[in-house]
Amino acid sequence: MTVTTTNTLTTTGWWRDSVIYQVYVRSFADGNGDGIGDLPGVRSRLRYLSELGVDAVWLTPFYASPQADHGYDVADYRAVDPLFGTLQDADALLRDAHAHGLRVIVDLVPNHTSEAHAWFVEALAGGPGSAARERYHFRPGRGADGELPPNDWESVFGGRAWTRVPDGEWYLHLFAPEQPDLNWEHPEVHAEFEDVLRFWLDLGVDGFRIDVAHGLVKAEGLPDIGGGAGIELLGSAELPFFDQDGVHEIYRGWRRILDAYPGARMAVAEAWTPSPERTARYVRPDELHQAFNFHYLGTDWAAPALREVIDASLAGAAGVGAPATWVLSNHDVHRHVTRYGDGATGLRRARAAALLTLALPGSVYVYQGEELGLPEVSDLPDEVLQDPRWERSGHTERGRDGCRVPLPWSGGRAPYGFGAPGSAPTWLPQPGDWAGLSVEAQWDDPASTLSLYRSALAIRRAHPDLGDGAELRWLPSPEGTLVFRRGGGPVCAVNLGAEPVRLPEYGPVLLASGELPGDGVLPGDTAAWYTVDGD
Ligand code: TEU
Ligand code: CA
Repeated sequence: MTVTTTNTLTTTGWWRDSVIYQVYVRSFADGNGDGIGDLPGVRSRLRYLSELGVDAVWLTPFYASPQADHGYDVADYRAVDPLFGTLQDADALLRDAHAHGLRVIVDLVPNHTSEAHAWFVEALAGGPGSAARERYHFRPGRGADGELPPNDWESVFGGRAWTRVPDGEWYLHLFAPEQPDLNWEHPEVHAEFEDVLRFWLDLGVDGFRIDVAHGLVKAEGLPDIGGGAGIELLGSAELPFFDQDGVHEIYRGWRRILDAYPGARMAVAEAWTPSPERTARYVRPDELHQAFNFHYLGTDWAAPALREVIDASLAGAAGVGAPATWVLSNHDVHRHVTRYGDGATGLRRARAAALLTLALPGSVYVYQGEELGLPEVSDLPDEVLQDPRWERSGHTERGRDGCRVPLPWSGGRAPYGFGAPGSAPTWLPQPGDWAGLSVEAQWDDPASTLSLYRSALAIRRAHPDLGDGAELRWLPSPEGTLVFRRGGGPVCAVNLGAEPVRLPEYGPVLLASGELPGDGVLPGDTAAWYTVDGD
């Protein structure tokens, strides 16, 4: 793995050990009082982000879009949706963020467009055999009258991955029908996205988060998966539409574009793959800079499993000279406070997980609200649910709205400062008991989760051995615990069991996720950072 000795210009970049905060724009802060977060809202909260101590923000899609999948259905890649503001707002946000010392990453959605994109409108009008259809995956159906879809692929959101148009042809959509998949065999598709990259790079963005980076290339001939295999295999098996070798050539081209710009521009792959080794292929030296670590996100709160995924992730990244990355939550998964257990247990573990994660080598992604210890909102009323998954699963899966509830900033009741007083109701209702979780309620409370994150981020930033700094070395420790040291720097100890354990007295406690009784005792579901005596 990378150690301090490789600290040269060729291998370093701000992204190697940055903490990147994911802003889900629709739910972060509402600048104009319509109940939906927007770019001016983000701009008004930059001071919060810089005082929190993160290095960069990733903004989820704010481009012109019918919002069938909340912006992941892009109609115009160079325009800002009026819902979120204007191009001037995006420009002002970039400048202000930079003035606050924050880098900005924007989302790029290359696997599919919106059905409202000019290309798809043209393809529908052009009819079978038209050149415009070749930018997408249009096919005749099977069966006597073409009444059966061209193959057996299923949509990630449920149901078949094909929709038939009135002239009888079918088009492929791995996600919602409003998100037709682009044909990445087509040179115009390549040229267009290279130009879109340049458009945002010229405006000054520091990087891109590549949506569904594993999906662009489909296996030759669009073969059946067979055996009724479905969507439960996503990310765990080889599939003809995911993680195909052909995607890497695309990222090599994009890397050349990024490298041609001054100021260390980067890209992070949203790639769901079967293993850390497969993920590492996206971050080879001539490809993208980072990939999300969904293997870490998907691991249960258990010491052996976490140790294994940490080792595999470090080895995978080191094998290609890339930084490891770590993530616990995002806008697509249940919040980890709730994933890790009920009520107080979940929060206790989430706080410990924060110290574990922020002590690991590499770069960390923080999903908005995790610094407040927000839980998943599991009891949203059926009628407010908006995730396409809810409809497409025939109301069997509630989808991802519960992790997308607008943030509580201040005050005793909804909208908790998300918008100005008198604003329209938030697009998803906030729970009635979130007053104590607001930024305002937590900021000055040293025991709050927000204070824990602020302290951890400050220590991490100040300590040269943390972040991308020094090598991780596991120290001997009791069953159910994880203890490691970063080079000659701090020790991080995590007790994943329920019972307290006694550890060697490493030295003074730098920070702990819960109260420590002293005498080297680490209570259950608790993590602590120690400075080591005698160095
Ligand atoms: O997600 C891609 C993806 O495969 C999953 O995260 C998927 O959305 C989830 O398992 C479904 O429940 C990306 C975006 O992060 C997601 O928000 C978009 O919906 C999706 O792409 C389509 O653009
Ligand atoms: Ca708004």
